[in-house]
Amino acid sequence: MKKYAQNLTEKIISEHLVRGRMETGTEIFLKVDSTLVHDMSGTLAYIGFEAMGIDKIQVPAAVTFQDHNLVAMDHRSLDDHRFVASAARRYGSILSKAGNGICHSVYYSRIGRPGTVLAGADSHSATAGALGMLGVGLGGLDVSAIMGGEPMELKMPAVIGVEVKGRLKPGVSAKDAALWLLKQLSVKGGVGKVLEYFGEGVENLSVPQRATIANMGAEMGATSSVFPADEAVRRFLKAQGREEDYLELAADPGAVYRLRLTLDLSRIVPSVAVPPMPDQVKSVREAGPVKVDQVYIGSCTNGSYYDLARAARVLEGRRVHPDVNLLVSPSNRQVYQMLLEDGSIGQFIRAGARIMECGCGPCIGLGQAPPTGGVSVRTSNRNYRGRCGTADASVYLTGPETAAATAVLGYLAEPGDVMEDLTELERVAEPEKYPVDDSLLFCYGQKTEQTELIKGPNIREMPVKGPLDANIGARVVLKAGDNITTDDIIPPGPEVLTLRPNIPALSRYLFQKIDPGFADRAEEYGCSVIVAGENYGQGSSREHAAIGPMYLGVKAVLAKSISRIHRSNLINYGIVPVLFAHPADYEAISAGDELMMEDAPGQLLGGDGTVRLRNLTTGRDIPGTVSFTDKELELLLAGGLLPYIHNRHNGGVKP
Ligand code: MIC
Ligand code: SF4
Repeated sequence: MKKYAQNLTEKIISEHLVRGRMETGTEIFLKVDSTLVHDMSGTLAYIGFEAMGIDKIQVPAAVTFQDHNLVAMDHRSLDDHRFVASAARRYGSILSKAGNGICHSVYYSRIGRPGTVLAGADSHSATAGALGMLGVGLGGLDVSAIMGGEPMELKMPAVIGVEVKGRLKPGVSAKDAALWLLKQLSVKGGVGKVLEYFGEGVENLSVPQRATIANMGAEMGATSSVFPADEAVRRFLKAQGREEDYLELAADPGAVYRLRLTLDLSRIVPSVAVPPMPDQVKSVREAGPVKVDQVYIGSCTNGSYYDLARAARVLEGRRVHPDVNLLVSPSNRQVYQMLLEDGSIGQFIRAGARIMECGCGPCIGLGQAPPTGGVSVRTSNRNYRGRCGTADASVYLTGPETAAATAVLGYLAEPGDVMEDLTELERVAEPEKYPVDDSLLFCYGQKTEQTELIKGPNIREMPVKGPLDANIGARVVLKAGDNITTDDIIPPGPEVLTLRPNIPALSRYLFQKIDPGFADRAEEYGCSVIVAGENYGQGSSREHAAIGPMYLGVKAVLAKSISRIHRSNLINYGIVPVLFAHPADYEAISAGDELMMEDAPGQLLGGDGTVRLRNLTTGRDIPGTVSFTDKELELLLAGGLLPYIHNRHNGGVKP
């Protein structure tokens, strides 16, 4: 029974708690209402699900999206689409067909409900928090286990209360507010935390604007982002023809937050994240008139009707600068339809923009890579080096109005630099009725069909690791710095991303952009360890960043800190994550050093949270810290989730 004033995150968690105590940092297990996988994360998630030998998905609403890799340069992309579609059909998932839109946008518009919990095999699953629900990004195998009926396992997050005040000024967007928060919190300030929004200013943000802010919690490393379910959510669900899904939800009066921040919307100005990190935020004025080659307006962050219609107003009666390519991509086909009906698409075309299909594409380097050394202004969420597909391009992140003004002038500019009267933008209102057409959402949820899984030649057997070695003797194959992203580990772009279901081929590309010799060296060493600084593995949820290194013999990652999703991916693939007890010891290790962790199982099971490694090359001891749940220890001892399941079912997976 509830004894104290709860914040909304605590309320949702307590409603879903199946095991554990709600004490910050301790392990909790939550009942999950829905899952999300897509054509890139879903391939491994369904291979994992198949390995579990379960006939039918056990969560009430599983959704499978074909949205990420729509380029189809050869058979492999559509082989993956066909595979996830066959799995959706066989195991009972809703399928959102290619063309329907980006998973997060379709999910909050058509599927999510206030008060529920989503486990998504995608780092931006917290976008659903715009509806007053808890969306958590996980690795694909964790989502397979949840589809199989397991609860979601999490460390109870600390809840940061973000008090929202005031109203955005004309020409300033929700993206600018998200960038302001990133500047305050940095790319690791949200780790272990949920960002919960409350206060009088929340009502001045529509659901799509809230989705933009919730989405970028991922860039702060946050476990999730949660808005209240209030009148704006009711209006949105009503406009989507599903008012019956509405449930009013807010924090109790007097609810306590671990930390509080004030976001005063009226003080936010047009802003930009300069390369190569989303937290390198400046005002557009401070950043100066950087000359631009390409502008991309779209993605799960800023592809809503509201975003694109406002960008179209900035372009009204104006033309895209001759040196700029302007790409516009609606986040889903409902948005596309509305832009057609209200004349915005005509405005884009008259201005000289190029309209693209509804999907992820350029955001992840799948098409529209900028030219060599080029500058791209994007409304997406990540500007990591190389993510756009061009290693030496510079990506600046802005809101849609700023991006449109930039496209007109050819250099980084504010909307006020091209429009005399910014209040004209206020003509774009949240629609009272969205055109609802779910004909590309196929509901295989209720009934499974005895169809075969259709695997193309690119979908290979999953490599499975053996049990944890008694002694881990391994050479340092890479000494990396801070904030290494999973885009650094698995480079984006069609060449590599289409290899994701083929681990032997994919592993050749690991760290290719930052250390082209990695794969050869890892093979030569046989057993190796990666040493890294802070926030290792931040960014996308792709578990290939763990399975690839596992395949090449990486046994442990020794870092100052490791991001939440990547840490659990490492464990799922039997790689031991260890943190430096003294961050200064990082300096005393060099690439190529030989490290030894004697009696690894004994040390991990020792239970005091410490482990000892020895640098055999320098003769120096390196104390490390570990903190594993009982389940995580079992996984590590078994060699990862698949061998663990195999051991449990004895025959589920063939190692
Ligand atoms: C991304 O934005 O990096 C992706 C592609 O959506 C990933 C998912 C994946 O790599 O499978 C994410 O954010 O988790
Ligand atoms: Fe797609 Fe980009 Fe959003 Fe990832 S961040 S889901 S690639 S649009």
